Amino acid sequence: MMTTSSAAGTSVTNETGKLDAIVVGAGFAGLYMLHKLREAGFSARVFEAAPGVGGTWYWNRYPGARCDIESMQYSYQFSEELQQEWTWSERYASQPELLAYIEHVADRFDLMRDITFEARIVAATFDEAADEWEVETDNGETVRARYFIMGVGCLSAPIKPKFDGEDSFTGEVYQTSTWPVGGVDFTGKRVGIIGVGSSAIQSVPLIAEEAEHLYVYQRTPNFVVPSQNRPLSAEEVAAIKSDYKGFRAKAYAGLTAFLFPRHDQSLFDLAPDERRARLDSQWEIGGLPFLGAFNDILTNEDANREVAAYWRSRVDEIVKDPKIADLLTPDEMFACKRLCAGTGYYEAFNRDNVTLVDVRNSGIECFTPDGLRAEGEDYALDAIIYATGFDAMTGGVTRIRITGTGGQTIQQKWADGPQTYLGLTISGFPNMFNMVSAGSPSVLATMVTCAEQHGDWIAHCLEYMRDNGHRRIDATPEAEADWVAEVNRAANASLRSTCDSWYVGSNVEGKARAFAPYIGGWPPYVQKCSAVAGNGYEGFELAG
Ligand code: N01
Repeated sequence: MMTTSSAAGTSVTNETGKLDAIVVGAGFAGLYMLHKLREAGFSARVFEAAPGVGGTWYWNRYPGARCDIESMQYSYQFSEELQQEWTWSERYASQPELLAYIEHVADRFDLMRDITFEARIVAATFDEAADEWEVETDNGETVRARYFIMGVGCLSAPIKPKFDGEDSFTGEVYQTSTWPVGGVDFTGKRVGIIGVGSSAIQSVPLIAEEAEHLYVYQRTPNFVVPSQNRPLSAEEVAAIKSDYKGFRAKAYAGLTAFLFPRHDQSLFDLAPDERRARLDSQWEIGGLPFLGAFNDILTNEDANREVAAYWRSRVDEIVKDPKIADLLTPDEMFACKRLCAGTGYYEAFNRDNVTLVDVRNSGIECFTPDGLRAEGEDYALDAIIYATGFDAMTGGVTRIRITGTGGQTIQQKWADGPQTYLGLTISGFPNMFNMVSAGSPSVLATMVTCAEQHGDWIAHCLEYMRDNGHRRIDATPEAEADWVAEVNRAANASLRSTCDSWYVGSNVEGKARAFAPYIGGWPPYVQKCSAVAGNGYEGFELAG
């Protein structure tokens, strides 16, 4: 091993003086990848645009930001010691607690020394003669390595729509996904928030408590169920920790890689009053587990409609003004978009200082020096918040100028939607791996578990190549086409592919419509990945 110095820091490199792997992103995926690569004896450096670790949980510091997967499951499982020593305080962890956890992991496993912060990867080019990637940062640094591994996140490329006159606005402007460290005080201010996705849904109730007045600009309503977040009791934490491995194994065997009460029964198997009782009990459990009430909510339109009607009856119990309740009601399939988990969201619209502004017709027309104009009306504002979402699933990848063999760019390759083999690799981009992204269960499972499964698979693959003297691995076009067909088959079997959402990319102008994550289930996905590896990396061409 040699040690080289660069403007960015000091890296342990292999005997040729080069890094074995460049990893992009110091979120859950990138950090685990670094740990695994080191364990397997590879040299690696992580490049991270932020000044600290955490990825999503570094950037999304808006009020109320928290996870919608239970914290006891939204955490690493590779180290029993780590699982035992860390104690989560709430059922769903808040952003500060998640960030503290990730920082703890980085320290505990001594990861920081191989991370270069405030260095965004802007370009990566495969050198076909050397079988290496040359990667460029926005600081002008160029680094080479045999392997290029992306852990860039599925919801990491924020969208900021352009509005006429946006520079004329004299007040404060924020975006939920790049929230200032240290927070914002909205006391006594007139605040406008654009968008009503999960980010707005979590922040609206808290901003409403602080602001003089909050205007919520809604173009398309979302389904929100109560998260039923609460502190975790010492007893329930101890019960899980007494057999954390067994608990994780059960989760791993499930469709989404996380455990929740799920009834494998059609809505139509129950009499109407029993259906209501079942929905009531799942409503009390709250959040994403609400979808576990029946097994056909996302596959049978009639079942879906009945659940939507139930949801509306619960909203009517909360929202005092029926006209506002109407406005808050989506006209699409229930949970076609990602179901939102909220705390006090609908209650916020009963407050005198909160106004729901329907902008579905002429939209937000322009910003003005004093605020904005929407649907023909002027709103005086001290602050405007963009809660306008992400170029999800692919944006983190396609915002990098990536060039594979024959000069093909990732933008060309994915012009009609993401093409991958197992989500992990892209034919024509040898020695490049894409963690927890398009083509794998990613956002439909729990991201941390997916990061570990991908990290393990990639590390084993690199070991296999080292053991067999290979320098290059590339998915064959045939294997990739078969996998894309399987991703599409699974998507077409779900109602989730039928509406506009970031799952299909319809929130980004000009983006090809394609259901990006793999919705065929976690166990078949893991089995497929293991079978491919077990069969000597079937579907790949190995060379060198
Ligand atoms: O983004 P979104 P998000 N004028 O895309 C609106 C995860 N997440 O950041 O639907 C007016 O859902 C847009 O309107 P429309 C989670 O997976 C998780 O909130 O295009 N409005 C929409 O209302 C989530 O699904 C948590 O008509 C405009 C909103 O902006 C994903 O991240 C918390 C507009 C964007 O909603 C994304 O959530 C937060 C315009 N020009 C995020 N442009 C957890 O709970 C856009 N909009 C774990």
